[in-house]
Amino acid sequence: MNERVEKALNMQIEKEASSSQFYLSMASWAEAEGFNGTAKFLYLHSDEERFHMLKLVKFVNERGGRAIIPGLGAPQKTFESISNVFESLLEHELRVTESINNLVDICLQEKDYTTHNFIQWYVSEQLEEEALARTIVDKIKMIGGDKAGLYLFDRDLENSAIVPTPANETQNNE
Ligand code: OFO
Repeated sequence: MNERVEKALNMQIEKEASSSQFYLSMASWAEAEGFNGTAKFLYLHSDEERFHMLKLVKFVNERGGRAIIPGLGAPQKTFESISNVFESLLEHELRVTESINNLVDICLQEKDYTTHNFIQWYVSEQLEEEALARTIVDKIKMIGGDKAGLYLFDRDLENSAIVPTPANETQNNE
């Protein structure tokens, strides 16, 4: 496997792993604060990121490269508010998108069209994740500081279809 592509893929593995940890930390905070719907959403999102990481690990190893499982720093433990959680999540996703785009660039520069093809799955996944995060941030902005509104938002998040794509469903689309 092309060395530069392998290095970039390993960096992406690290990003997906730390996204998973970051969302897990958000989920745990939300659960402890009594926002069970938000916690459920974030636990699922954390699983989803782990799946993104695993998909990369397998791809690198299957193509003759060597996937490196990274050590991770402790994620942020506390958050100011639910709004702060989802704004951080959106910011984080924007950084992930940047990194995926960078990966696409490297694949093209190195003429690695197989990896380029593989990475397209992440490109469309990022589109969905960014859109979802933006929808949620907009909803929270509309609610403002209204406690009843926040309660309903949390309940809706628990029951609604606004959940990350379950990993097994994504797996079937491979
Ligand atoms: Fe949400 O980031 Fe993975 O790809």
